[in-house]
Amino acid sequence: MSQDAYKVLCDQLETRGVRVAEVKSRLKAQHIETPSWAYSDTGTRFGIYKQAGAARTLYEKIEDAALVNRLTGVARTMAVHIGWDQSDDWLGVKQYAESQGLKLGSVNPNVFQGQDYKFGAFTSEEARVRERALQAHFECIDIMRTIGSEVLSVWYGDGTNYPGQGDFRRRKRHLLACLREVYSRLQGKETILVEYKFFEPAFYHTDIADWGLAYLLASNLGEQAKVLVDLGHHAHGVNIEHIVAVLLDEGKLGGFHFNNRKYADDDLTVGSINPYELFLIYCELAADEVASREVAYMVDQCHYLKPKTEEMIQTIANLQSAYAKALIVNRTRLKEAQLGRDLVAAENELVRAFNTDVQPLLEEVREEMGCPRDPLEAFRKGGYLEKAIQARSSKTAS
Ligand code: AFD
Ligand code: MN
Ligand code: MN
Repeated sequence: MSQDAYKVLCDQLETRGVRVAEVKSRLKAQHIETPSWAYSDTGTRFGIYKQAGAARTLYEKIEDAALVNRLTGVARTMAVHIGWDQSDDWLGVKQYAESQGLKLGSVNPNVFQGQDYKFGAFTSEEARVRERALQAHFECIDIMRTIGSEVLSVWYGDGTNYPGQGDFRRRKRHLLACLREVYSRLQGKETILVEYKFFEPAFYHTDIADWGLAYLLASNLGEQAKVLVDLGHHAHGVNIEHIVAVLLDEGKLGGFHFNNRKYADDDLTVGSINPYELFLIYCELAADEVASREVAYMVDQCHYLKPKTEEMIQTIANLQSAYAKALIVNRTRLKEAQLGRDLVAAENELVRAFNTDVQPLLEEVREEMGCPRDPLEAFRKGGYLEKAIQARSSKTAS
């Protein structure tokens, strides 16, 4: 049945002028990084919610991330978060990950938890606090070199809760001075991705609140500083695909933190609330293969209600589906319609791709990559969760 559906789809796409072989090769080259923090017990600011079988250690997080990679074929790296992930043997951690067929990816400093950071990290009026945050970044750069990572991914909760609490310009200068200090330590292709977020934990202003501020800071730093777009970090109604296009055009789109939100930074499964927005974002990326190859595609979600690994498999499948749909847009016809101001034809070129069932194509790609055609079914049939619950039921993690 699925082979027939695949043949029908290929014929349909060929008649639309889509080169199926090229689409498949780009889907096989897709690379999604999953975050260590999605595999362990997390929650919201109202509480941590435990799941049987959740990863308790960095090694167990690697096990789960490696399983997602084996089942999907594209989740080749795992991001680490320094503070939440600790080790006195990062080389050993790197080697263990590689023994599982996984590489460690971006390194995320945590300078938003801890009493010292109550009034900010790089924007703090206390030089001692700024210095502590700098040391945390330098430790992350050392870890990057030990694990072979070239991405320092930074997000700061810095901001204020009341008018008058802070001086915006003095804070900006502290922030830029510290970022310059970090940037000066980077070598070779090492890159710093500056992430923005319009509010939370600060509720009156956030020092890096939007893409413009992140772009300003990254531009002040230099070539190896770019902007990280976290989908859940925008005010309602913001056109994220437009931001993505502008940053891509400027060579400043460093990466994504994929998730979805109904209200704010909900860290829900990407594409679960607004799949069309995700498709439109991928349309900008699919339109420029060379530029979009340099971008870091990372998930940033906290899985605490759905089973964690199942949600990650769903997440990867949603990202593959959005990319596949974006790749089958006929851009020649789209441009003709745009130049001809044929709005309906231009829109329909996108809508037709979005409404195409690309699952038969994705199943074929997975099989050709040596992965299960349906990774979620394979996960469930493989009894992985039951085995994890069994193995991780002991009181102390090894
Ligand atoms: C929180 C922040 C931000 C950051 C992530 C990991 O909102 O998205 O990237 O934690 O540090 O979700
Ligand atoms: Mn994020
Ligand atoms: Mn977030």
